[in-house]
Amino acid sequence: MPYRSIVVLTGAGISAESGIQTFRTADGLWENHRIEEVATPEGFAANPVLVHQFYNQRRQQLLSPDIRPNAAHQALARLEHALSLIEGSEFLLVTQNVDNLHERSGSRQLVHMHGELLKMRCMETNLCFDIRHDLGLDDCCRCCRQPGNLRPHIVWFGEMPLDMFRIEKALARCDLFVSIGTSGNVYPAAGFYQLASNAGARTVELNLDETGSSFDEHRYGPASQLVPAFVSELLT
Ligand code: BV8
Repeated sequence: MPYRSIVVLTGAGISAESGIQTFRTADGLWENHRIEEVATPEGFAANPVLVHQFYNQRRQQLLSPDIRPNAAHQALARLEHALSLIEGSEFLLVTQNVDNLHERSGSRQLVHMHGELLKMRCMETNLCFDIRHDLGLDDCCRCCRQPGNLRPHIVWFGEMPLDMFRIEKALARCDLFVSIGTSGNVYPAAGFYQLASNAGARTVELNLDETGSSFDEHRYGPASQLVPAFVSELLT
């Protein structure tokens, strides 16, 4: 293993072959709704019922039995485990995705920088709770026992992503940065590879389509093929 400190960033593309729509394809989620309507605090304030419906629909889809981790998720869990056996090595998986497919594959050193579909948050106390049912305006939080305080635990546009200190610390120390299945449209995630490169890391992009970003290496194809092959190369 030539690398001691690896940061991996994933986006919607890694979950595409598991059956979860990406955002910017012709039939992507955003196409059914304008970003401003469903993924901003303003959109939620203006029409909380629509926004709850948008996330309830995605949560129910995620919980259906035919949505499962694919070989790419599983390969990243293998990589994390292999690194954990090497003294002094570090691994962090940063995902922009709000699904739980990385956890279900066994990934543990994991940050959901844009939140999690299976969590809700009280807007009064900021406490988070697991959720597997539909969320609505009548639901009471367990902390305040009031209806109307709960929102999806999702980072909307204009809101600060989660765990940025931990992410930036890992980027400053890594010697390999791998971006998987992201179009590089959304900041600050889209700028992570430059932070890693400035810290001296090698940067690799594994994606279906070209994104126009300037990584040291680009490999194009489906994640379920690219990621297991890439991880096998690292581990041999
Ligand atoms: C922030 C949760 C600062 C929601 C998401 C101008 C105006 C206003 C704002 C901005 C602006 N310019 C920049 C900004 C900031 C803004 C931003 O970047 N906007 C963009 C649109 C320009 N960013 C923010 O607002 C962020 N916050 O900046 O805060 C701040 C500072 C101080 C104090 C307060 C605040 C917050 C952004 C978070 C938004 N929330 N998600 C939800 O999920 O419902 S982002 C959303 O996009 C998802 O998380 C998604 O993951 C993410 C990125 O998209 P991708 O994952 O890349 O998905 P996409 O479909 O685009 O691409 C898929 C890729 O996969 C493609 O390239 C495709 O080729 C590939 N692919 C497809 N199939 C496969 C595959 N690859 C491999 N195999 C396959 N099979």
